[in-house]
Amino acid sequence: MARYLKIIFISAAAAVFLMGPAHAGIWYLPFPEDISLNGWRIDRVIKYIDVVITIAFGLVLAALIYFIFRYRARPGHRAVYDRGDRPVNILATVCLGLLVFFSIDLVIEKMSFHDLKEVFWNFPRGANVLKVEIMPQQFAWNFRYAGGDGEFSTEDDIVAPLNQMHVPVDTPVVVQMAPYDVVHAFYVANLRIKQDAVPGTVTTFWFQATKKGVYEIACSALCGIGHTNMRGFLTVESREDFQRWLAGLGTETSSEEDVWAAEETAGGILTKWGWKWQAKSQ
Ligand SMILES: [Cu+2]
Repeated sequence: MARYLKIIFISAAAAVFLMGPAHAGIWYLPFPEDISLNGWRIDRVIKYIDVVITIAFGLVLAALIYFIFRYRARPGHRAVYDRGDRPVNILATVCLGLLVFFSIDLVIEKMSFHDLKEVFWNFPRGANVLKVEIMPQQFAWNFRYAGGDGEFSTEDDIVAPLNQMHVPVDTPVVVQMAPYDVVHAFYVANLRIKQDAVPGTVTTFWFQATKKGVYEIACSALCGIGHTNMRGFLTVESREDFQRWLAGLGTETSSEEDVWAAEETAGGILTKWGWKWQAKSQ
């Protein structure tokens, strides 16, 4: 009996030792700083998955190591052929499958669907909301603000310098995004936002930044040879600073290296690309 206890103890210790590196999310690598109102919801799902999978993986590992010791080749020990199809085996398999389904899949689904319906698909409304249109292209980010009339695709739209997005802090920002060419994805790790931009589709999402600073915007869909250069910057600033920045835009003149030579541009940036704001998030 004492020998079995020893084997069980060694198995458990080995499993714990091996589990650490396999789940770096919990033990070693901190998440990027969360500067958004609802980022914790994303983190909660990721952490739940990490914990449950670490436990499940540890149990499987411990069982594996235990059986390797328990049934190892040794004098006087004969191997037995077992098809593993007795009712008890089938029952154990089904029970394990259900355990995984109920403890992982169902819980994640419940958390995610609640967050989607109550928060991420529940677009904020009102005068306080800032609307932005984003048009990713190979290989840059175009940002567009509505201007004085609050309407997009009109003469007074404000087009930001390439790859520069500014938003006021503690303000809901609703974004509509459609790509110029191929599939891209707007990814700001600090906001916990990763949203595909699909040709022919205007995608709507929203966020609220809670901390001032400059954060990186990356493209997280492999979109061509310059994908890794597709880097933008999100500046979160006070409402006054934001208004000042916005007021100072739209005065640039066309540059020599105009990438949009055939199109209407200001400072090398395509200007005639906006669309009427789509109704679903007005
Ligand atoms: Cu891209």
